[in-house]
Amino acid sequence: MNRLISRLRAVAGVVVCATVVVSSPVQASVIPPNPMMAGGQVGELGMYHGMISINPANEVVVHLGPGMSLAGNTPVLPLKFIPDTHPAYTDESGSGGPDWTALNGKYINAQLGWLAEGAGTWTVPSGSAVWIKPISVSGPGTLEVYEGGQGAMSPLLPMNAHTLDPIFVGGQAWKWFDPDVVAATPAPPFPASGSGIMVHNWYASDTPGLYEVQYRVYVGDSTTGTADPTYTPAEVTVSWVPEPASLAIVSLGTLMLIRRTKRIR
Ligand SMILES: [Cu+2]
Repeated sequence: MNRLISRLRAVAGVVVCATVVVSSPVQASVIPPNPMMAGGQVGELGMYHGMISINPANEVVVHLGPGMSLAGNTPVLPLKFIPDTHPAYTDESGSGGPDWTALNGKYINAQLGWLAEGAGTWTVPSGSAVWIKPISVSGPGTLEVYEGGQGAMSPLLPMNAHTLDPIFVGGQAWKWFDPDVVAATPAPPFPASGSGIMVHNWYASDTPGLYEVQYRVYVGDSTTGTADPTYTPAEVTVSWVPEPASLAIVSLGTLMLIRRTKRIR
């Protein structure tokens, strides 16, 4: 676990919550904005964290809220989509970064990050892993989730681990922490899946509105994801809404629809 601790410390100390601007000498990168740390910098699109730990009674505990020091229960506010009018992001895979183009033309959000609370004070046995699984999803359209990475978006930073692989497809669980992955990864870049680093996945949708996802965070087999009944899982609900500007457009559209209906009558 020491490796995980130093890793998390390194992450916290370096860039976790700073905006990183890197200009490539080859081509102009257009990458999504880094979600800011709530409270210190920009409030609107601050990071939210699902802080995961396992207590001595083998219960998974998740504290959900803004920032990283979550003393007690923090009110959970909806996370806000960046409107679909955002710039077209570029494919950075040629320079070792992610292909951001999956997010283009969609409402997107990456405020939610999963990370360890009290790293080093708990672990799971080799062969086990901490998994996150959506157990219910509601909303006006399809909510896509792509595997993200740490706060830094730059392909030039070794901590970057965004893969943009589709995850949670068909309700599948996604592996967040696997002690064997940690042991096998002595240096950055760390894989987003299994390394227990802070991972901000990307939520994307064509249709604005209120989305709610109920997640179960549980301990299970590190390969199959089959739940280990000796651990009690935790469940948390997270919601996403359009940011105010796009919400206004939605309301206007609804209003026009009602007026038209009245005129027909
Ligand atoms: Cu974060």
